[in-house]
Amino acid sequence: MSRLLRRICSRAVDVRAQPLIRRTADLRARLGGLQSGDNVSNVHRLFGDVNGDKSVNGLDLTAFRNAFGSVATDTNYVSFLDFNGDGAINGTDLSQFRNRFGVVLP
Ligand SMILES: [Ca+2]
Ligand SMILES: [Ca+2]
Repeated sequence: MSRLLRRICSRAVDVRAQPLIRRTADLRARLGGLQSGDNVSNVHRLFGDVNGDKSVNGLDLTAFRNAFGSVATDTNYVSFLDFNGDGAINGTDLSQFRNRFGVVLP
C-alpha cells in the first residue's frame, strides 16, 4: 500500500470514528465515569411458553393450536413453536409441547 493511500485510509477511519468516540466520551461523562455494580437480567427459555409467563398452560396451547399444521410460508406459522426447525409445526413439535405442558419455572 502506498504511503499516500495509507494516509487517506487512515484519515477515512479517523473521520468515521470521531463521532462515536465523542459520543462515548459524552456518555461516560454523563454517567460520572464507569458504572459500578452489576446489571442483572433474568432470561428464561421454555419451549411452548408463548406468552413468556414461565409456564406452559392453556393460554399457550391456544397459540399452539393456531399454529399447528402450518409451514414456514403460512401466515400462522410461528417459528418458535417449530421445535425441530424443520419448517413445519406438526406432531413432532406437538410431542415436545406436550412434554412441557404444565411445567412452571420458578
Ligand atoms: Ca406461558
Ligand atoms: Ca417442526
